[in-house]
Amino acid sequence: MAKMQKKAAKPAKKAVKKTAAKSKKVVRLAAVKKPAVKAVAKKPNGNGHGLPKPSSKPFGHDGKALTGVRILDFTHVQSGPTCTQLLAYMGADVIKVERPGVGDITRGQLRDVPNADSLYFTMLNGNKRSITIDSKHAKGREILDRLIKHCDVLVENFAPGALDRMGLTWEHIHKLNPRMIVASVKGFGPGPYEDCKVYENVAQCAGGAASTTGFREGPPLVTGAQIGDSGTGLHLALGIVSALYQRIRTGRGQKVLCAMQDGVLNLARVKLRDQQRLKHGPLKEYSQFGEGVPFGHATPRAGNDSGGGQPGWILKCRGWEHDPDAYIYFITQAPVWGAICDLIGKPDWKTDPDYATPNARLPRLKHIFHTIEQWTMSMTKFEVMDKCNAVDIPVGPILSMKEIAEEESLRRTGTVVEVDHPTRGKYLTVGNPIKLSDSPCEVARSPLLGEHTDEILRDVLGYSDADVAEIKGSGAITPPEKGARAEAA
Ligand code: CAO
Repeated sequence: MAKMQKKAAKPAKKAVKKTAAKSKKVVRLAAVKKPAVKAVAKKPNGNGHGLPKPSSKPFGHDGKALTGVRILDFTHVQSGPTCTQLLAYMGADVIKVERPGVGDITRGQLRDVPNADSLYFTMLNGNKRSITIDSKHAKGREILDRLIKHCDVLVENFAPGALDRMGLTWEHIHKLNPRMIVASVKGFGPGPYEDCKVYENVAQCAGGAASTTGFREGPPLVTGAQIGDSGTGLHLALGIVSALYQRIRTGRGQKVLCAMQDGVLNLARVKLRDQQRLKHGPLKEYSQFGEGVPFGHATPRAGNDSGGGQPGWILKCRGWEHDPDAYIYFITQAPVWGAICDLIGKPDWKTDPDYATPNARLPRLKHIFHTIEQWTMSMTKFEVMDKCNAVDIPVGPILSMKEIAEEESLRRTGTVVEVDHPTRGKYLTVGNPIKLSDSPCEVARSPLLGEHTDEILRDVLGYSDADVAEIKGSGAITPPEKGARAEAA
């Protein structure tokens, strides 16, 4: 990273020299008074604000977006690892620090293959290197301090206070490496719950997602998408790259905090929108309006109602009696209402005042969707998809994970990737969902516990053979008792 910044500064200097070269007098002045920075600020060079010259290498052949960024990855379970895996996909060198003999607890959780790292772990830790260090061991702390000096970002999602208890306070880190960014996921931000441990579903509940998910007549529901863990990891990744960008200007690191409650609320913001709309009358796009059910004081659960202004619902397709996923999401988008009427055999609805306009349809949505369903039930979800797409009606088949795993187009784009692993064999993982045209992503398997300890000690930290031997003997990178690796519950 430091190299990259120097590179970035170069053309600016050149520009100054070029201007200066026009007059020997200016050259001398520049040499004496060193006005370089001011001159550049006033008169950006031709590339704009000191950017390097555009690369002459073909797209995809000049490194990755985050080449040169080194991450000290102290994350575990899901939220933090999601973030650092994404940064690794973008080209960062991610060094995952794990407790000797134990590692990230998920290595042993939900195991499908005996004695092999679980899919829980392997699917969240691709493209990383693993080093084992006991952070509570004196020698281990010494190695960590050295790592801090060699890394750009420390990412962690320990329980509140755990990092401080290791002695890795912000003050300590900032003193060792003022350029280091310290990024944390916590369950809650400052406030009454800041000291609480938090898992996915706690965040979904505290962030407003659960109270607004499910059917009105049923209990609150959590969603399968991990918006608390992976969602917050995504937010943190954006915070980190923003802090890296700001560091180019300021030269210093900063703290980045993402609370899972905040991350979930950010993703559920349309429900806070509806909360405020309630003051001004019923939420007409919710089917409870059409059913004549009064609204309470808070945004209700909306079942499968569409979250936007175009009413939608999940409808049965052929085979629904035995296939739990033989359904399609159907949106009665206003601009294609005429096409919908023709397709389902109700052309008279195009002109019937009870159905012709979006407002007229709102109180009748249940009946409308029931009628459309009689049509969708006569076909498979893919046939419905074909017929609707042909006339621009937005619909979405309910795809099972089996169908997604087998979907060829997702394999072709690298969104679903098969990787090989030395102890568990081949497995599927989700590749980089963000595609950059100049930063292609090759997905690599997750590391074995401590697989890269030696190479990191030597190549990154510069320890000699004798040092490494001493470190090994100290117990800082090995489990306290041989074979003490815990089989997590
Ligand atoms: N060497 C020595 N000790 C280590 C270590 C290492 N390399 N790595 C971790 N530890 C220690 C920590 O120092 C901590 O010890 P103390 O409590 O004595 O200080 C201990 O391991 C456990 O850390 P933890 O409290 O973070 O872990 P937990 O299993 O008790 O809690 C979780 C897990 C997820 C609830 C908690 O970490 C948390 O709330 N994190 C923040 C929110 C979050 O990210 N939640 C998402 C979870 S799912 O993605």
